[in-house]
Amino acid sequence: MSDQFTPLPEHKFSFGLWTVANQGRDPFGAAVRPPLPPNDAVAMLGEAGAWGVNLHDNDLVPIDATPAERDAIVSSFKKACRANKIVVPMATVNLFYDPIFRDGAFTSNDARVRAYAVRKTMSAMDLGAELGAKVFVLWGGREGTETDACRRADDAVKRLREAINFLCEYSLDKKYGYKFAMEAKPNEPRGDIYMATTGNYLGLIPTLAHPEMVGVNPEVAHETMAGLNFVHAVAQAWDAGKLFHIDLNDQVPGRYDQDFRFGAANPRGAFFLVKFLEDVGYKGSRHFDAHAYRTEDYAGVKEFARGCMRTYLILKAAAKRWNADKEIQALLAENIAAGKGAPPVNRYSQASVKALMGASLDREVIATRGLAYEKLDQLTTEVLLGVR
Ligand code: GLT
Ligand code: MN
Ligand code: MN
Repeated sequence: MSDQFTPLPEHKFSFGLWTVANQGRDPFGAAVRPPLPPNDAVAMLGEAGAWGVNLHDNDLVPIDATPAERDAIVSSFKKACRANKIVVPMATVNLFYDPIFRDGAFTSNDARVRAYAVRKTMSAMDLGAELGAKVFVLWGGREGTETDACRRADDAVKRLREAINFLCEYSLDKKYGYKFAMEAKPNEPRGDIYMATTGNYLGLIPTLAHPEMVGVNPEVAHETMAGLNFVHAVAQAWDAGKLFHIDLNDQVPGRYDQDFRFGAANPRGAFFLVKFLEDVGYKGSRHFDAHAYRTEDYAGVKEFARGCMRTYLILKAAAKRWNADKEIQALLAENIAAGKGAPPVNRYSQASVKALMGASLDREVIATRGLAYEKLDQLTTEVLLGVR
C-alpha cells in the first residue's frame, strides 16, 4: 500500500550496507541474525523503497580478497544495484575493525600503520568511484586514546591533516571529484576520540590544503552522546557550506552508542532536524546510519528501514503544517515586529554608530514583554501529535 509517506527516489533515502546487514553483535553478545550478503541487502533496500546504499570497502570486499575476487564481487554487486534500482552515493573506508588500527589509523604513532591506512583509503576511494560515489566519508573512530601518555594530541591533529591532504590530492590526481565528509564522535570505540564533535572538524577544515573539498557528516547519535544539540551543529555546518552528508539515527543522551531507528528516541529533536533540512533546501542524501534492535529477524530489519524513511516523511509533512500554521507564524512575526525601528547593527559605519548612540533602547521596557514561547512550543507539540 502506498500513501503520502511512501519513499521515492527524489527523497534520497540511503542506508549503509553495514546497517541493514548488521547481525546484532554487541560487546556482550554474539550475532543474532545470519550474515546478509551485500547483494541481498541491496534487494531488501530496493523492496523497502530506499534510493541508495553506502558502504565501507570491507562491507563488500573482504580485507584479504585477491584482486580477481574483488573484481568479481564488485561486478556482481553492480548488477544487484542496477536490478534493484539502487545507487551508491557515498563510500567510506573501514579504519577501525582490523587489529592494526587498535591505536588509530591516520594518527597512529607507527608510520607503517599510517601508511597502511592511507593506502587502504585510496583503494576504498577507487572502489567508491567505480560504483559512482561522489561523497567519501571519513569516520575517525579509532583516532583517539585511552591514555594521553601515548602521544601529544596536537601531533595527532597534524597527522590527521597530512592524511586528509594526501587523500585530497589523490582524488584530484585520479579526477574522482570526491567531496570528503568528516564524521565526528566523542568516544566509543576509543575512550576519547580527538575529533569529538562536528564543531571540531569545522575548526580543522580551514587549516587543510584543500578546504573546499572537505566538509562534515554529522550524526544525530554522536552529537547527542556529547550532550549537544544536533540541529545547532547541523545549522552551523550548513551556514559554513560544509554539510556534505548527514547520518540520521537516534540516541538517548548518557547511554551507550545506540544507533536507534530515526526518531525512535527523540521525535521532537528529529522534527526540528527534518524541518531544518527541508527549510534550507539541503540537497544531499538522507542517510540512515542506524541499526535494528537486536530482537529482530530480517523481516524486522526491513520494518526498521521502512520506519526510518516513513518517520522522516511524516516529520516533513508536520514541518509543512508548522510552516503554514497561521497562529505559529503570527507569534514568530510578533516577536520580530517588536524590534521594528531599532538601529541596524549589521554593518559598521560612522552613521550607524551615530544612530545607535542616539536611539532610545529602554532595557526595562524591552525585557517586560513575554515572548509566548510556552504557547509556541505547545502549538509545536500539537502539530507533532497530529491534532493541528
Ligand atoms: C560505524 C560508525 C558510524 C560511521 C560509519 C562510517 S561506521 O558504524 O558507528 O557512525 O558512520 O565509517
Ligand atoms: Mn555514522
Ligand atoms: Mn553511530
